[in-house]
Amino acid sequence: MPHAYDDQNIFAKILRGEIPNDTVIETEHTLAFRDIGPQAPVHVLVIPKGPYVSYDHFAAEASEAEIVDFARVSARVIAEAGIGLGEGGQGYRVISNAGSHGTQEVPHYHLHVVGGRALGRMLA
Ligand code: IU
Repeated sequence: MPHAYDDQNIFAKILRGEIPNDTVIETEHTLAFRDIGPQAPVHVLVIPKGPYVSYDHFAAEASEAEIVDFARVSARVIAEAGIGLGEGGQGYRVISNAGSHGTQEVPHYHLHVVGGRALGRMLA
């Protein structure tokens, strides 16, 4: 079954400029912005600009340029927040919730980058 994208979701509205966001990094294919309800000192959402619903949708159907850009922006978010191991940071967690079992609230693919404190042995 194809992934049905709802272009009225809140991140689609952010991408169209209809709702403000606290941008961290923006590139041709990717936007990173601070989560409105942060769960840790660093809580940034990285989203592709294309209409993808979930990780599997994005990974299967996005272009290589989109996927590489998304990965590089995610790495820059981690580095610039000072939490990356390559910069002597103390680490982080990346999470992507998908669908009802994954407790996804916003149906536009997003990666949570969370860090800045000890996160505990949990998946989310
Ligand atoms: P989820 O993985 O779909 O459950 O995460 C959605 C996230 O989007 C959640 O952490 C919210 O705090 C966040 N968010 C936001 O940053 N801005 C918004 O306007 C809305 C949700 I609605």
